[in-house]
Amino acid sequence: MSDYQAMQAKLVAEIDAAADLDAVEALRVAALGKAGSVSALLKTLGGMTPDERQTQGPQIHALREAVTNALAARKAALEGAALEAKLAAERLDMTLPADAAPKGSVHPVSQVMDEIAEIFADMGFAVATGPEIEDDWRNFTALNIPETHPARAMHDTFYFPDKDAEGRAMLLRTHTSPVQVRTMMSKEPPIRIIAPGRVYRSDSDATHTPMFHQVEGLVIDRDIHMGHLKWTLETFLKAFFERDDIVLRLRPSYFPFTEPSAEVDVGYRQEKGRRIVGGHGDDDGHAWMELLGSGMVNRRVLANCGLDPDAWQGFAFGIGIDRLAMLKYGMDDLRAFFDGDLRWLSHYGFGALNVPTLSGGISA
Ligand code: 2NL
Repeated sequence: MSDYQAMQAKLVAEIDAAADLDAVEALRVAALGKAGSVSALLKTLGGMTPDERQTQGPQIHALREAVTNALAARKAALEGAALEAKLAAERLDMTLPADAAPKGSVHPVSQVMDEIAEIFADMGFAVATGPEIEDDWRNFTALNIPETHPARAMHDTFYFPDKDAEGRAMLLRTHTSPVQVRTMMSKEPPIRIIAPGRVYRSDSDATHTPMFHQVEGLVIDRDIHMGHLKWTLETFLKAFFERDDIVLRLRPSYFPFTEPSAEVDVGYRQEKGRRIVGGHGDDDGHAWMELLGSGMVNRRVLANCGLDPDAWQGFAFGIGIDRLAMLKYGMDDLRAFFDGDLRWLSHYGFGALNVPTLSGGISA
């Protein structure tokens, strides 16, 4: 056996016997490190004659290769053994119950929107949606709201600094009416839609938030009248509040986009500091509460939206969703709706799987 072979056998035996990864590393440094024994041998090649190098070079390189392979093999074996030991020690019991995952809940506004959509779907209404960034023609002009109307003032409306491609002022919609305008301009009557969504007004106090939620309804056909309006609202409110004793009072009012216009009150009474909807507002212990605005779509609005006012007519209404949610579920502070406080949500939030249906119960 040559000296090189003897040295290789000794080094490989030491490596194979290394007890742990630290020992393998120490042997690597001792053999292949800067001052290692194998590195020293490689350096002797420089001082050899060509003949010596030709015979000894391959042996030295074979030695280095054998040592390198032995180091890699021992390292892999030790790492494999460590993993096996870890797997054996950390046995998983697949029969244990899983940790509870954090549970989300449906926001009351989303819940009430779903309830409203379900009730109106049963009466043949489709849900229509549109952009929250609108132009002043669709938000105001088409609705017969004059340039000088106070609602248009900077004070109430969030305007964008630039105008759109047609030169119209851009704004955050102040109601969902532009969705109905878009529908009238793009679809042939009969139309039966509700338009729920976020709306924006520059207003902020205990009972007003700059963003809030509204649902508007629109019905257009050949001979729609206010009787249809009252029946539709009564049927909706009975289903929404789940009571048959809902009594409505229509009061003459004014909106630029409806003629005639009516404000709709609902009878209620106070119970343990909470308003409970139901009963005739003039009955003992009862009163009237204004709930929504409505009316027959103004002929000018129909014409602005491309419909012949002598052929088509219809009713429209608008309700605040946040207030409906407060009334139904007994919440007293509007601002808490948009605070993002999860404690409020876990108190008032709704299960994601309790989807409102008429067949299964509309309420959460
Ligand atoms: C209110 C009043 C209302 C409408 C909204 C409407 C929409 C079109 C045409 C005609 Cl496109 N009317 N919407 C009508 C009457 C009242 O809302 O006080 N809401 C809380």
